Amino acid sequence: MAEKNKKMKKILMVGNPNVGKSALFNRLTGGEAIVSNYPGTTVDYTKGEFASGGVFYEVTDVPGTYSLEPRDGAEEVAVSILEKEKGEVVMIVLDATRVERGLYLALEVIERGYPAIIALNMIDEAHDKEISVSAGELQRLLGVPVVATSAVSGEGIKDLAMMVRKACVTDISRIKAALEGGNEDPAPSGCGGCTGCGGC
Ligand SMILES: Nc1nc2c(ncn2[C@@H]2O[C@H](COP(=O)(O)OP(=O)(O)OP(=O)(O)O)[C@@H](O)[C@H]2O)c(=O)[nH]1
Ligand SMILES: [Mg+2]
Repeated sequence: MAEKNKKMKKILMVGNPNVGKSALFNRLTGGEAIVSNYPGTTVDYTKGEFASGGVFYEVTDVPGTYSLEPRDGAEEVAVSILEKEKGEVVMIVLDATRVERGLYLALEVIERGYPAIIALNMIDEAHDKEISVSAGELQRLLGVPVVATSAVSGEGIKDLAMMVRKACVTDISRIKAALEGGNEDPAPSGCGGCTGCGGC
């Protein structure tokens, strides 16, 4: 764990169940973690720390959820953690073999104005299955940094840790226009200086 009293930036790691959040969390933090029971529930969540580029981060492995409209106890905890930590950086974890499934949650998080970064995890499996998925294209479309990762091989983990500082807020209406086939590139607002999202 990092030294006590060190000023740490918070990261909330969210995503659908089974996309590799905990595996990524372990890669980022080295596995050192504190497991807590969320008050008033039987749901556990985990916190850990890591440092990158001279910045210390506290990362929370938020229980998996399909949306921000909770349908069970674990999803309720996920939404409560996000609401409590409004404004903190959200690391959205997507499964690269089924990106469309996670996009709904990603757009909800972006729409609520969290500075966001996306880990396009399970990229190894996407390659094995010859699924064509492009971190660059997703980044262009969504206007937040997107880093391809494999929590199994370790691919992209260092880049992900370095790119957290570039997490940014984007304008959902521009993303919607782009998704609907318009040519408008998303223009991030309140951006943290992302070099890859075409407008920071
Ligand atoms: N091939 C591959 N497998 C992965 C990767 N990341 C995680 N996995 C595997 O995917 C499964 C789910 O990983 P978890 O880290 O438990 O997923 P999670 O998102 O934390 O799941 P919940 O906590 O249930 O929401 C495990 O069997 C992992 O070993 C990856 O990048 N590549
Ligand atoms: Mg997990």
